[in-house]
Amino acid sequence: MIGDATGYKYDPATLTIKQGDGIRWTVVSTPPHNVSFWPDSIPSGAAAALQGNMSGTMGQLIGPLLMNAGETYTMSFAGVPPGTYKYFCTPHLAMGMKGTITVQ
Ligand SMILES: [Cu+2]
Repeated sequence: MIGDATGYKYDPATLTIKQGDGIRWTVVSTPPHNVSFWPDSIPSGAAAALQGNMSGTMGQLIGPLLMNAGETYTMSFAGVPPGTYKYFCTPHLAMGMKGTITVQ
């Protein structure tokens, strides 16, 4: 999770993982950042399991705001169907801070 002269982004923005893997995001610069999934951009039937794997949510599929550099957010992709999961940073969506996770 980066915000610098090149913009706001997840690096890498695209990840391919296996069902059951976990991902840990780390704030590098210019927080707050978070991880939020669009309910209509995840595989059908995935929402409940995905939500259950997210800690500290502020709402449906909306991860907590990470306020400090070095803070991390970890979530499991256990029990979610394979497919494409598009996500974004709530504070920086307008700046194009988006990512894609493919679960195999
Ligand atoms: Cu952000």
